Amino acid sequence: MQISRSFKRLIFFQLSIPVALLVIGIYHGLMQTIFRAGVLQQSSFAGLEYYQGLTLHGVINAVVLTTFFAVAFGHATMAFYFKREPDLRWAWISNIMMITGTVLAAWAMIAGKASVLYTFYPPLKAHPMFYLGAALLIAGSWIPLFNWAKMYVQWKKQNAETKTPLAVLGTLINFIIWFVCTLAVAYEVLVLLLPWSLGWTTTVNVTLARTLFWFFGHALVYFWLLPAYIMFYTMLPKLAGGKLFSDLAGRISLFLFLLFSVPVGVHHQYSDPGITQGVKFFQGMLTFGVAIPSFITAFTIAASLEYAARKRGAKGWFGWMFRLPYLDRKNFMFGYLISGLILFIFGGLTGIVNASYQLNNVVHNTSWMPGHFHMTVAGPVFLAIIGMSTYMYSTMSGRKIFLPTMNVIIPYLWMIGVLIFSGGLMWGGLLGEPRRTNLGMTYLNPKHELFRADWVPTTTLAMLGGIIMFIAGMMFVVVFFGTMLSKRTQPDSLQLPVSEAYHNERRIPLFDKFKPWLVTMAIILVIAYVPALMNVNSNTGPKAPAFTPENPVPVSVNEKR
Ligand code: HAS
Repeated sequence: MQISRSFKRLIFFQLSIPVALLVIGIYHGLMQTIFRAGVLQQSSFAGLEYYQGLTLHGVINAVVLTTFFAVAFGHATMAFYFKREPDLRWAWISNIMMITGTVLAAWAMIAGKASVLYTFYPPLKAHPMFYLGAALLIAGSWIPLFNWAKMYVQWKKQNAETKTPLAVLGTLINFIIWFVCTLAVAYEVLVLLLPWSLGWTTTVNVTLARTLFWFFGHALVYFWLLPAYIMFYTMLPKLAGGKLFSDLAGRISLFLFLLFSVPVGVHHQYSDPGITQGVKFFQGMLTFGVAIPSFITAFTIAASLEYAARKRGAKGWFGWMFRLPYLDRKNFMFGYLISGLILFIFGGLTGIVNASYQLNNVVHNTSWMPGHFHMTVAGPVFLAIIGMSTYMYSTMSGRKIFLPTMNVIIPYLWMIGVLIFSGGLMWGGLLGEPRRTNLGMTYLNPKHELFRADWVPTTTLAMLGGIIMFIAGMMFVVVFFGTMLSKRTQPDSLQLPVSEAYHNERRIPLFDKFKPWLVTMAIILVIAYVPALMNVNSNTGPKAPAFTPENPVPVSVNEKR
């Protein structure tokens, strides 16, 4: 499909700005592993503090990259399936808000005034520009939903009896989840944190802020995941040379995400004393519910891949796994998506461990946790984002892929790096190794009285994995920017791979409309969160003064000294 120059430029901005920032994000990931393995036994390196680096790492990789990509991919999906561009005026306004927000937050982090990590839990306090930047980034990313909803309503009027394309359904569901969950974090930022950071209030309600954050925080992970799921369902079967085993399974799975993505945030707060066991139990059960769409996906995609491989002559029960186009340079997206799926088998299983209340007590706040989430957000999510960024850039600009052999190796190298890295972290977590801790200062310094010899192999393994991930990440940056500078060899166009369905399943109206699902979503949210907020209201305790990561004494006391 041919698209206008303005639309193309918009997408290129949204793909390339976060990829440029990724260099900083990935560098700080590597530095984390070096600090933690005790190779560096200091609180900063090259003028950047440990927690400053960890904040830059989390915010750039997990918030900026993912949000920009979700918007760019959503625009491309809507335009491709509806054969028309979204309203470009609003698309540019949204883009400018997102870029301005990113610049403000980046300034605060780089200036060392916002070392509060990507969760910005109070009582750690950041500069007002950080909160303002976060609010602008989020508000800018709301606009596309309304833009696309208008396109959908117009399309539906003319095609009432046609099934909504799965990718369109997924994009709309993802941004509805995003809109609903970010309302809570917008309240947290604008009502609790920004006035506190500006000095208009002196203390902050930590329990309320954490609960509002996690109302947003777990749905956030599915906002990261769903663009990858859209690619698994609507592209991967085609890339494998087969068909999608069931389009209906995809629809059911997406609507289940709409129901269960938000009302599960309290599973991040199993150890928070302000919330009662009843609420924790209920949201724990819903967390097992949110794993169901992923199990449906696992079996549907495995069946689709098996079908493709059998068409290529695969035999036996497991022979299909060895008959897939793993190293096809022209079909490189297959490698990015399959590597992500393989990582997600382990990422998903560790998620189920986290969700279990008793097991969570063993792993909470240990290095097990980053082990889990690097096999999810740095697994299927990151690989789908970087692979698709190169794919979209190359096809929409007509430029050929720079170093295509290197490009096809990147996802496998990254996958091996993540497996080693997360393996080290999870092993360490089971031995009690804490997350978010500069271990080189104490536990991994042989001269320190707290030295833990049993954490040497675990952190060394994580560092080895981190080095491999860093190399793969930099290779991607070279391929992406190399492609930007390479020769134009074909006409540019917006094209996405489209999988055909294996069965011609008839349209079931329930799985092609939003109203009943939105109503059910609202009911579950009320049941899950009204008691949680009532708990928070009655068990808040005294409000907290502000802290910085460097000092265990409140900022106000420091200032008086
Ligand atoms: Fe999680 C903490 C539970 C999924 C990200 N999670 C986190 C944090 C992050 C994160 C960032 O219940 C840390 C937050 C922080 O900073 O404190 N998580 C789950 C559960 C799932 C889950 C039950 N998480 C994700 C995804 C993420 C993500 C997805 C990012 C994108 N997580 C938790 C809990 C905590 C938590 C607790 C809090 C812990 C604490 O104490 O702090 C489920 O959605 C997982 C379901 C997934 C599956 C896997 C399906 C497998 C598939 C692959 C099939 C493969 C094929 C290929 C077909 C059931 C689809 C075959 C081909 C071959 C060739 C073999």
